[in-house]
Amino acid sequence: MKTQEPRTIYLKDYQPAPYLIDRTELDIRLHPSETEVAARLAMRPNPATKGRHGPLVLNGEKLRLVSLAIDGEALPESAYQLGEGSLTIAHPPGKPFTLEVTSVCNPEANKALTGLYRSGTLYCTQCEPEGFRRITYYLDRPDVLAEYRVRLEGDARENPVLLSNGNLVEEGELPSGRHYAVWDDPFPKPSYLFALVGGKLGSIEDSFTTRSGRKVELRVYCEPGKEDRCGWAMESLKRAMKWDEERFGLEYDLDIFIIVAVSDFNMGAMENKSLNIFNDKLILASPEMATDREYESIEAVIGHEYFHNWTGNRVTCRDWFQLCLKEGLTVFRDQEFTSDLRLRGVKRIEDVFHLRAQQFTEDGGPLAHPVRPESFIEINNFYTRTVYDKGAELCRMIMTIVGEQGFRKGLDLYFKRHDGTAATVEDFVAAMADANKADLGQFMLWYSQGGTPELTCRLTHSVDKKAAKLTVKQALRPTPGQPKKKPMHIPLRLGFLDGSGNDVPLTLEDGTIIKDGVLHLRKRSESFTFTGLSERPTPSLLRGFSAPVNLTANLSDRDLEFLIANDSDQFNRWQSAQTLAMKSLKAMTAAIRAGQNKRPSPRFAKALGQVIEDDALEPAFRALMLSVPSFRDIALAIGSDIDPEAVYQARYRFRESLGKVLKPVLKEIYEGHEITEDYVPDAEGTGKRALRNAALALLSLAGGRSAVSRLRDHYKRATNMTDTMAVLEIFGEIDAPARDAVLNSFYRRWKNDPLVLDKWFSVQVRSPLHGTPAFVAELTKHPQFSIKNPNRVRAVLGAFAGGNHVQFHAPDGGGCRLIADTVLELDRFNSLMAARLLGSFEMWRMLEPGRQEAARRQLERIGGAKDLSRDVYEITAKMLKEPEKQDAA
Ligand code: B3K
Ligand code: ZN
Repeated sequence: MKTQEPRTIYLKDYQPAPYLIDRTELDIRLHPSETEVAARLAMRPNPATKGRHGPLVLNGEKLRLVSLAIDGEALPESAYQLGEGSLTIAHPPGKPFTLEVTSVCNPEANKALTGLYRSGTLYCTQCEPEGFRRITYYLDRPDVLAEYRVRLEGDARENPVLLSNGNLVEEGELPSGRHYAVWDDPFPKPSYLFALVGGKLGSIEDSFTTRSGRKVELRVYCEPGKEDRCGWAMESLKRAMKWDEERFGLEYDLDIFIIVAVSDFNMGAMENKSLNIFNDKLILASPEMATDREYESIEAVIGHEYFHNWTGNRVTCRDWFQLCLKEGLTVFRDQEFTSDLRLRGVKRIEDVFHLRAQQFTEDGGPLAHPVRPESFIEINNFYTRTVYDKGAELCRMIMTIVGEQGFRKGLDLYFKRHDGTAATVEDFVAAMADANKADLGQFMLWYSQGGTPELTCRLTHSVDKKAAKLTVKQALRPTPGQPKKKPMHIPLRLGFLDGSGNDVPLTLEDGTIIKDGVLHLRKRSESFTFTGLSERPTPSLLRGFSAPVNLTANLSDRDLEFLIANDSDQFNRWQSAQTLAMKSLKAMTAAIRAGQNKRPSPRFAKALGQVIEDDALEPAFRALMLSVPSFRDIALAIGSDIDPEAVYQARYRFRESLGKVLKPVLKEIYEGHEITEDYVPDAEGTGKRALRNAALALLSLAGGRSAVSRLRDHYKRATNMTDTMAVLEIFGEIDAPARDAVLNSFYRRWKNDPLVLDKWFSVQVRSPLHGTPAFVAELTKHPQFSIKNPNRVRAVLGAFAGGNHVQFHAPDGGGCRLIADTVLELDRFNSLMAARLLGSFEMWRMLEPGRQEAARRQLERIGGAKDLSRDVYEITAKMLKEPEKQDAA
């Protein structure tokens, strides 16, 4: 690679900050291109560094320094040095002092969307992880916590709303049509939690009374005119506040909580103290324009950001290596929130489905890293599925080990010990261990070893001894930088079913009864003998997906069918169907590549049929039973030499055949589940629509005379976006002329609504039939396409690269070239988005040689480009690095 290698930062090199900031006062004059920020910082040498303080090095990027003074005295130029990204003061006082620094930044020119930037005419900020240094010179690191007082000044007509963290303490008019507002945040916070917003905004208001009786004012701001789409967000916020009090005893701590929706945002949302800023995609919803899935995401993300107030804000991270401390824990909390509000079993299946498709792919590819990485070049590259979702799985495993009450005790102790400070993963795990007198020493390996463990279980039964022996082996393959791994502490939840499908007690040889159904695995290989079993039981292993591992077990097709029909664990009923389906899908993919045709076994469809016609089961669960392993799941299971077209064909034919075999029951479901009542995006309504639309999809794939007219009819009768999108998605997979008319009618209706237009873009580019590279390239010339708007880039290029493997990896290399072109273009102004898009190459080494070569050419082209950002440099280098040898255990 041509670019000079940027600096790598290591966890082992962590040093406390030589100086601390106790109080930060900012005076900010908003101006499109010349925003002036006067900072007054109460600083002192950090006692933790024991007298060896040395120079004061402040971070600062894309700033123009105007003035600099210490304790009221301007500093001569000889006393400081401006470097690339830093301002160094050689000899600051050895005692507390006040640093005053004034600088200017240019929000309008900021297309990276970190620091202070403009979304339309709105001023807004994104500081995590290192954006604050683009607003003022500062110790921009999470272990420097200060109280903030912020005075914002702007044009009264253009920026009637002026917001920052904390409570509003003063506001007033100024000469020449300007005005100001002063916000005070008494809770010490690191700079990444700072936020400001200025502009013309509409809003809705409400309030929440905490359990100790304090009334909190709640506001949701959005683009004027869209207030009627903010109701669900507000309701979700109130549900989140109540749930955190009830489940974790955590109360909100200020008098006001604000959410602002903006349309140019690099990610989903941000938990700034009391002033959450959201991508408007995760706020605005009405039945006509948002799907059930989006309603559920809004609820979950509002919860997630709100829950950060304790897990992230009150207790923050010592350094960015500890990111999972706040993200894994907060994802775990938001998953629990959804599970408590909706259907726990269904939520678990959905989360695992997502984890396996996304995180397992990451864990098995060139970007694999431990939940707590040990080094990075650009921290923005580590806001990953591993840190977030596997991080959440680690919290879930701790809860499995110490129990739900024990987990609560551990969290209480964690807050008691660390409130108002910056903590580490060790602090969190120690609180869990200490509160429960548990040994989590070996468990810590989950934080430092990357990769997905392989668990192999073998059950043998002896009629004579009336005993069953379970042998379990664990192995962890090498991942980048980690050739050898140690065995981990894996909680394996299991159950045994007798011949009638009932659970039988788990009694070990020594008489111990495993009441919670959890075995604690700690060795590479170990076995457990269970007694009192005159017949061979059917084992239900890894119930609830008690650990993020790949499981292989000596279960026959009959065992799996038995579990589908009888398991008391909802997750394993679903998993058994997935396992059986996967077996067929692998065989079908191999057959297609060999030029043969293989049909799935009708026994599977029969087993499934019995579940989906069981009206006693929740519709949402029945819908999930109809879901087939994802493209990524199948690719991962095959492992190498993948032809995406063959995988796609196998998946298509599998579903087509399911549709044909199950036609009568699917028709019955479709016809019997129409909802005539008003739209409600709750678990029940969502589940019913999901089941009906899943039936519709399989019936459409099965074809037949009425298939297309049924689809057209569904589209015409749809009264909500969930049903509308179901039709559009299905049209992406079948070759029907009616598709154009439906897409055009959708476009005409929604062309002026950016969030809905995004759906029109992405549904087309995800289509393996129609979303060819040439078509996608054409769409990027659409007058409503903009490379500067992250949502649009994700809807077109992100959806193509991440959701259309057939065309992204088209054999002629056109798909990879298009994405590489876009990565290079994006990297000139928004490196974060560029690196994210580049990540979609992560499966390239698993492909068949021709497609691998096409991907390699583009990765090497990116690697050879001049002036790459740190973000893109780091991802490209990892993608191209030769994988670790696969010889270790
Ligand atoms: N903490 C933010 C993510 C910031 C991402 C910076 N690239 C949102 C969240 O996870 O809650
Ligand atoms: Zn988060």
